[in-house]
Amino acid sequence: MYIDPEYLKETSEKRSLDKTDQEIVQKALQDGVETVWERLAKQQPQCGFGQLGICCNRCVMGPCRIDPFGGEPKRAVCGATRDLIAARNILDDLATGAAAHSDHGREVIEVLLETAEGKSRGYRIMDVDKLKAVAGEYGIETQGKKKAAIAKALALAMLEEFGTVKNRIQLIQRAPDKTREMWKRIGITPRSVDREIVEAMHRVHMGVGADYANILLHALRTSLSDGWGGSMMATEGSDILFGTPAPTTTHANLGVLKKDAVNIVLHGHNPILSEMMVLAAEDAALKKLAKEKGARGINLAGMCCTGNELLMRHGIPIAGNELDQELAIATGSVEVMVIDYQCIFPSLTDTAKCYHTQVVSTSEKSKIPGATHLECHPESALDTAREIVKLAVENFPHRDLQRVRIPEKPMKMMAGFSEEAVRSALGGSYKPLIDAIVAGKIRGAVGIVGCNNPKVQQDYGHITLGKELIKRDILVVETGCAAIASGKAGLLLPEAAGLAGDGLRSVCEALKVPPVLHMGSCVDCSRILMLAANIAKELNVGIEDLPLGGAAPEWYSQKAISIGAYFVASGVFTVLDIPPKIFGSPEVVNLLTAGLNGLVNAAFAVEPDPVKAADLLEEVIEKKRQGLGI
Ligand code: MSK
Repeated sequence: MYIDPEYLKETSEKRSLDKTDQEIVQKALQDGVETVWERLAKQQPQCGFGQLGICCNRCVMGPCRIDPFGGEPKRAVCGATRDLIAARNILDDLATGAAAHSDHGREVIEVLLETAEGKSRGYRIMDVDKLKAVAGEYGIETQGKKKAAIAKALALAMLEEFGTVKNRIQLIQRAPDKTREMWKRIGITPRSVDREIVEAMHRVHMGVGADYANILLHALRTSLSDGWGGSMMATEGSDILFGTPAPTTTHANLGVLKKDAVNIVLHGHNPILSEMMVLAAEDAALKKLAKEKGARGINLAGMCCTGNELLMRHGIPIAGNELDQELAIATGSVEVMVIDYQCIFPSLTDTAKCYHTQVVSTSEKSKIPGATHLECHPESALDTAREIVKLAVENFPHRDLQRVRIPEKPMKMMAGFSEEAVRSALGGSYKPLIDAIVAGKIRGAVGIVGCNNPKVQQDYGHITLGKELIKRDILVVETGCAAIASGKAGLLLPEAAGLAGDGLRSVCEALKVPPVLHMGSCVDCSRILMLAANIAKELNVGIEDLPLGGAAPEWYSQKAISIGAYFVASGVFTVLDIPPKIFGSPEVVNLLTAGLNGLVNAAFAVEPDPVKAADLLEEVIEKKRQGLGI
């Protein structure tokens, strides 16, 4: 369809920072494909009560809303105030995010158990050292035992973490003593993963307390059960099964799709099936079939966090982050998009209908009308993966070459910085990093995490904040869609050290690492916690004492609320660029942005301008440095 070139240019530049994304935004517009941006426009104006967090739809005495200007109604039908409604809403969202991460973690550990019992096919224990080390933390004897026996004992111990009656998740022992003491003092030590989430659901029921502060404290405890529980088990279980990531070089952006190959995009979060897809794509018979169908090969590309898992461990190129899922299809070159769960637009099958793309759903939890459902089970996952690859190969001849446009230049990038890889890049100990921080060459570190959100130009928040921080000699560590944004923008290359301040640049050049380190998927924010914990332990302080910060510049998801909350509860000041739905309650805002400082020596800030967000982070980092006397 003809569209004024000026309009195309302007619109695509408003939507995304990345040139390759802009190119395909234009193509999607020309093809008449509805995307997330059109849907956002159709929702305007969005509900003000909802944005302020002061509407309640929990029971059928409602729905209720509170007058944000202090007039009537001041209370819901049940009597709830704006503070209670806002606190319950945010706890509900946070618990949803913690549940998503933790349920993912549980599935990984279940596969570890089935692998140990010889019931899965295609899976192997790849990191035996980590298996033994983590088993040791659980008090499991490893001497003289076979790896399958250790893995079985560990998987059972980890599954117990979800409903343990010990009243303490084992992995919180990884936090420094001082930080754990702080949690104990204010009563937020996480007791078990499921317990905190179930209790959160209980607490948001009508008539279960009216004290907003008490509700928000439980939100912190629930988030800790995610960061130091469900997410950490997802990371450790995946490392044990698939290998702990080490630095690797690959490519990012929609240009990783290939004109002459069968393109399969792997989208979602859980690596269980996608790991088998990596094996299946190497199958000689399927490669031969691809040739017979006219393709030069089979090309796997990642999307969102399933993509991050694959690029961290296998260097599989990544096509993009959250707002790229529709754009990848709009290139007209994707034979199959495989989805597991989380961050997958429910309308993706409608997008796919505009081209020849088939969407294949693989989780019993995440079915989408219009998708082909091929369910992944560990005992047959390899066969399922082969079936999906075959489907994609057979779909290749249906590609309409007239409607294909793939951006030309994929960006080179480096990833694979697990906590272990960071330590090893430093020569086996944190001492060089600590020395650089003490000497002021590196002022501190900030974890930039989270998603894209169509309310912000795609990647603008991540990239502007990242560049500002490295310029100020602040090391940046990233996960999730933030890390993919940096990959597309070239910040994950050692050469990007040229954009850093003199101190950080000299450290990066000496170590040959980028100033922005890709640490993995959303659940791998647990790697950031481990990095912080290990540095704090070496200095004999709490995480809350370190010159660290967190940021989620373009967040959208409930999982990001949980991540932000466990950063803050662990003592890390965290800036959100998009306001959470709490601003209808000044009391809730005050507790989360100021009051928490008195409890966990950290709080949230909300700052839409990434340059000003960098100012806030720098200020806190300098204060913490003063506190440490450095
Ligand atoms: S995929 S949670 S959009 S980071 Fe983890 Fe990206 Fe956010 Fe999903």
